[in-house]
Amino acid sequence: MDQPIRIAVMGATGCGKTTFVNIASRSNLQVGTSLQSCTPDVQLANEFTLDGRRVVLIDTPGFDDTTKSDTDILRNIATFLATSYKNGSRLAGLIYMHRISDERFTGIAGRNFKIFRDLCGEKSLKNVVLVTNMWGRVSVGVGEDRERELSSDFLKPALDKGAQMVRHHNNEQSAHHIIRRIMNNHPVVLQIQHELVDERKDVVNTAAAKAINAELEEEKRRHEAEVKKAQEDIARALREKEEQTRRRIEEEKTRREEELRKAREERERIELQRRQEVERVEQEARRFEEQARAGRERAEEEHRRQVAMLNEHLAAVAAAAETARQVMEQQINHLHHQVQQHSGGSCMIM
Ligand SMILES: Nc1nc2c(ncn2[C@@H]2O[C@H](COP(=O)(O)OP(=O)(O)OP(=O)(O)O)[C@@H](O)[C@H]2O)c(=O)[nH]1
Ligand SMILES: [Mg+2]
Repeated sequence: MDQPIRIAVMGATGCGKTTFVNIASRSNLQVGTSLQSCTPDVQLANEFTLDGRRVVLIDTPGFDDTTKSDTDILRNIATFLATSYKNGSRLAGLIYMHRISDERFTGIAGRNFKIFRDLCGEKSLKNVVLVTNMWGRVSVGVGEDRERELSSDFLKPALDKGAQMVRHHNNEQSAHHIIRRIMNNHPVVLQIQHELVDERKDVVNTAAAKAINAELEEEKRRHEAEVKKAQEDIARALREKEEQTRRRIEEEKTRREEELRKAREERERIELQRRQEVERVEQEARRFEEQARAGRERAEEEHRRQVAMLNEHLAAVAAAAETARQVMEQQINHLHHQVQQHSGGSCMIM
């Protein structure tokens, strides 16, 4: 009897893998209801028939699990794939699910897809269908814009190597339409199966594990770069603060110096005014003194002149008195002489 067609469904945690598997296969695998990751291990859905072919879908735990590391998830998927390959079963293809409602494909979504690509290997990409779901959560315009961006940018390298991109509308018909896209492919050997079984590599040395490590390294590097940048920002902020403080002190110093200069100029101006005033007062005093001295000299001169006049007058009076005295003395002598002559010498005038 023919082997059933086996298709693995992969993608980030919570992207709707189990829901897709349940709808397509009418299984009842547990679907997540909270933010917690749901499917812990690889699990097989009920076998179902599509276009007369038996199909088995393989549900996988999602990367970016809330409780397990990506390395643990990879180990889980890798172990299953290696065992199946050893047992002679091949995958007809892989479905990689992505929520169109996710705003970006960078960061975690981009990292998950890189792990998936390294798990498949380039040659298997023609057996891959990239499924976008959750279209009901965005407007048609936004969804179509994102779909265009995905196909022309993030998913382009995979599409160029033969991967297909299909929308899923969360119903059985849509799920079967997607499965039909790969069910007739030649089964593939995934890169990780080749690495683990043919090359006997340990899972940690596979390309997918290296992608995880590279991503961890990159995250570490990014983290270190962020820490370094934060430190630089702090140092710069401190320098700027210091510079601001220095400038403020400088401005304060300049302001104080300016105030001091103005105060000094004001003091000098007042001092100059005071000296001019003193000089003016001294000049005034000298002028008064000069006037007083001239007045005094004039008064003395007048005094001397008057004394001289007085002396002259007194001398004239004295001379006149002397003259008068001499005249009187002559008159007396004359009279005396006359008396002597008349009395012959016996008559006395009493
Ligand atoms: N609107 C909408 N919701 C969906 C769709 N597919 C899944 N969901 C919801 O998304 C949530 C997660 O779905 P799951 O199928 O458990 O996702 P998963 O990828 O299996 O998650 P893990 O097992 O944790 O990796 C559930 O609440 C689903 O009902 C879809 O196409 N449209
Ligand atoms: Mg699940």
